[in-house]
Amino acid sequence: MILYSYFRSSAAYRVRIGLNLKGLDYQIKPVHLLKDGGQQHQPDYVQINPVQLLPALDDDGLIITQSLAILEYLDERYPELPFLPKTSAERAWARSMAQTVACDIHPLNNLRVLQYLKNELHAQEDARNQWYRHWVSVGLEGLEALVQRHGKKGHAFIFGDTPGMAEICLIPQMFNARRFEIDLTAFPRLLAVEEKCLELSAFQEAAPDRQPDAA
Ligand SMILES: N[C@@H](CCC(=O)N[C@@H](CS)C(=O)NCC(=O)O)C(=O)O
Repeated sequence: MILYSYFRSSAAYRVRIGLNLKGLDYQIKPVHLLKDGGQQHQPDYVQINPVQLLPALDDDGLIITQSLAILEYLDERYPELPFLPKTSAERAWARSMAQTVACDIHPLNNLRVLQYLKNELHAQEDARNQWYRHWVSVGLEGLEALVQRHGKKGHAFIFGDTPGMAEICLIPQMFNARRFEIDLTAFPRLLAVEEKCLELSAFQEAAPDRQPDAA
């Protein structure tokens, strides 16, 4: 399998964690989001993903885009160590947490949105950072409440003793929050889950600074 990735892309980071948790062999093809005007816009990559965003997975010629779709595909193809918990309610809650990150928090702070704020709306760096921190904090506040409400108490991970879809989305978002120096002290449950995840090699090896294209 080939994963089109950029070390700091949190959506690609999710898929790297997923591939590692499943113990799958894959090769990283770096796509630099800033160099050459953004290599995601170059014809070679547009052929892979016409939406011009990372990640994309090439599984023996089968191309899949969108991190959550890729993760669900991997989970269906390799059902051992499932990404979703056992009961329907828990599966729905896990998806809801993953989508809180992937659909509500992340899109507002994506590179192209930040670039639009800067280049088209002429928002200064302070204003852009304020925007970023605001939407991440609001999103994490909601996520902390969801985890408190639906997470299994007394377990290392949100739905028990193994991490899954919710953690796969949470950890890259926490990385992004730290990068933008967001105060995370109001999110004790998220911090506790993050600490447990980062003890696992699947998460460690997916980290931005461990990637072949890390700057
Ligand atoms: N919903 C998409 C989001 C993909 C996405 O926004 N990727 C970012 C990197 S994390 C990207 O490629 N940004 C390039 C750009 O904004 O031009 C997914 O989950 O895969």
